[in-house]
Amino acid sequence: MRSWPRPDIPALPGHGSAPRLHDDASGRFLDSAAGVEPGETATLYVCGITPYDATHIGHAATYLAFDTLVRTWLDAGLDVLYTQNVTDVDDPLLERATATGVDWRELAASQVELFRTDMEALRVTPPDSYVGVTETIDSIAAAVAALRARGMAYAVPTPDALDPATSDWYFDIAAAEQSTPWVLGSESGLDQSTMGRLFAERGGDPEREGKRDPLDPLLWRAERAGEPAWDSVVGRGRPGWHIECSVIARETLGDTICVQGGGGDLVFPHHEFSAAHATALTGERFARVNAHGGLVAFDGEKMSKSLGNLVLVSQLRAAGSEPDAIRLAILAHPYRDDWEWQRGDELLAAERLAGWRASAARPASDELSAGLDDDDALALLERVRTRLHDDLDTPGALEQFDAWFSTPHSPASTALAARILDALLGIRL
Ligand code: 5CA
Ligand code: ZN
Repeated sequence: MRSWPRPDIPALPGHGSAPRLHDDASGRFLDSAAGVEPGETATLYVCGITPYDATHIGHAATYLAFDTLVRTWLDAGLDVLYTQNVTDVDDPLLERATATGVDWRELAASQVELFRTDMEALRVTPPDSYVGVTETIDSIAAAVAALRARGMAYAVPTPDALDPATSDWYFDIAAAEQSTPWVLGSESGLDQSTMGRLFAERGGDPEREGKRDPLDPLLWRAERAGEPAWDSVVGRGRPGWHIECSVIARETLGDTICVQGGGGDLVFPHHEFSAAHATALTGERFARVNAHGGLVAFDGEKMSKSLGNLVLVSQLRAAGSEPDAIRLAILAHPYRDDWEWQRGDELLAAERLAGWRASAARPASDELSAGLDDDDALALLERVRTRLHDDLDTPGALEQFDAWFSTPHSPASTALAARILDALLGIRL
């Protein structure tokens, strides 16, 4: 589907280097673009929205974290190939559509449009491929059939399926562990009891009768009365959640990618199994780095559609907040931290930005006007690059601007500082 317009990203002198990122699979910091040289292509898959209640500050924080990664890759002279999905058919979306009496397709389309508008306003670099699950049904069904052919998918009796000849399909963890390099926990780095708890909390169905292992995830759901469904090689129905991202990523980016990303709520089961499904079909490791942002809370709980404790980017914008200030409020937090949005955060960020702007607009002395401190802005660039190289330390990078704008500079240096802020952090003076 259509994504959104690309923001202008000013060119900077020289090049930075691809940052090291925390990898949840190994618990170590890894080169985010290992083996990718300048002029070659780094690949990124970030899990997109399930389109309702978009775009809240938690969503925005996740996409801004990976936007920062894209910007640092571009600054390192790399080409970037980036894919994001839209989970435009799934249980929570269908439930919301039913509860509000709206057609699920209309709900999805209107929320994707709102999301695009917010992303454009925040000047987030768009994915090269923006792909809805409903656009990928045939390939997903083919992947389920391929898993079945390899003995890693099995049917579970589904008495409530509309067509008695069809059934739900599940991924066989034990079979995959025997015949592929993947084992349960190797992507998330979590222990068995944590995985068991999270599976039940995050959309899994450990109690489903007929499964070989309570944690085996759903690959394909047979059609039920009143639910959307498509004819396919594995019967009429619709895709499970993890296989969708696995297939969309491989179709657009290849079998092994540099970084798989999303919010911290996706570490398990979603990214564990989307990687497992990919490895089961290719025999290769799916992503070299598994990177996740922290979760944003509001009023004491994770900001989530199910709880309804949401602060929407569009609400803040409608109330007069500038997108640059919203960006600054979010990027002031380390991307891996869990943090809580406080009412008025956008106003504090707007004050900070206003301080920088006032400093940039102040007339420089004659000596400075002659351009004698240009080296200073190059040193600022070096410091900002160093901070971002260190696991995307955006708060550390922003502090460099606090210090820099606290003293006067020549117009040329100020112009370069503004370009650095714009190119690497997406904030305009
Ligand atoms: N469609 C799936 C991924 S395939 C999904 O999780 N959709 S979502 O709309 O719930 O979330 C979209 C993205 O925002 C995901 O990467 C998710 O991890 C992230 N996210 C959701 N809630 C928060 C939050 N409170 N804080 C930070 N990130 C969040
Ligand atoms: Zn996903």
